[in-house]
Amino acid sequence: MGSSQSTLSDKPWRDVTWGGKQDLLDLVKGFKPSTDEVNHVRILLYGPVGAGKSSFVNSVSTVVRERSAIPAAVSTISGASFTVEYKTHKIRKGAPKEYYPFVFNDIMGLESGDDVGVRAEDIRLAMMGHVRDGYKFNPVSTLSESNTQFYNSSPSANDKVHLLVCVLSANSPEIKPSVIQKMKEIREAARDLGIPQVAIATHIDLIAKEVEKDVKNVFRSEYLKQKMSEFSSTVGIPMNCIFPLKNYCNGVENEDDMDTLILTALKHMLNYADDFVDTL
Ligand SMILES: Nc1nc2c(ncn2[C@@H]2O[C@H](COP(=O)(O)OP(=O)(O)OP(=O)(O)O)[C@@H](O)[C@H]2O)c(=O)[nH]1
Ligand SMILES: [Mg+2]
Repeated sequence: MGSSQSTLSDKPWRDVTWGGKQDLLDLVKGFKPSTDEVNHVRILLYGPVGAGKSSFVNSVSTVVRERSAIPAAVSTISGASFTVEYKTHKIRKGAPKEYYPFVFNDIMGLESGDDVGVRAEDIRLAMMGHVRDGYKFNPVSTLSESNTQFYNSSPSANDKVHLLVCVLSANSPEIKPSVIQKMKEIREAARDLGIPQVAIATHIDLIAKEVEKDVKNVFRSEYLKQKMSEFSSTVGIPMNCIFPLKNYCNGVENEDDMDTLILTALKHMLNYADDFVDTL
């Protein structure tokens, strides 16, 4: 956290209604896909190892259930990807077996080499709904149609991915070229399938002391603005579709301003996913 990273501008570079958490929460709680073709919208998260993909699923659960939850296992050490299995995360609504009509698919990290981490081709299969829950991605070979246990040859609209979310850490060094290449392949596959894409920038609390103390300073951080503009050109997602946030980790108590950022990202995700579902 260098001093250059702590420069705050007087005027925020994005408008946020701090204190608007309840409205956002009501919106999210009232969300329903606009077509009966699907029971839920499916949101797929991808990104480098340790970016905060699993933590984001947990954060959403924490915010909408208004208490901490640990549905997705999160890594405590960095290095190899912690999430290895493909899994659909549903979020309980209240009564047992009652779930929100949005689900998340958490996937292992992209890693840096050609032969480690999830393969771009497997992510393409996942977007098309061909990958069943429980599949352990194999960095050296793509899921084959002959794997009848995990290859879903006739995916329904519910199985397909309706929004692709790129998860990046605002506190990471430059993304490795091999990871950027994988991201490009994934992005192009999503584009060909017509699947909309957004990004989240996690770990904002680690970029500047002022943001760590008060996340309301996030849109005054020049460093973050710069970082997000780098992300935008690296992953080809416009700035206004990149949502910075701080994830819930280590049993942190619910905090309204953190919730506002998480819910803002979620609200846009649901809208984009629903737009796509509408075209199915
Ligand atoms: N300070 C801070 N830590 C975070 C944030 N998001 C995630 N973390 C931490 O970063 C580490 C990695 O998070 P994960 O959610 O496991 O990352 P992942 O993208 O699922 O990683 P893989 O499954 O290994 O690919 C964990 O120790 C989290 O607690 C954040 O916004 N701020
Ligand atoms: Mg994970």
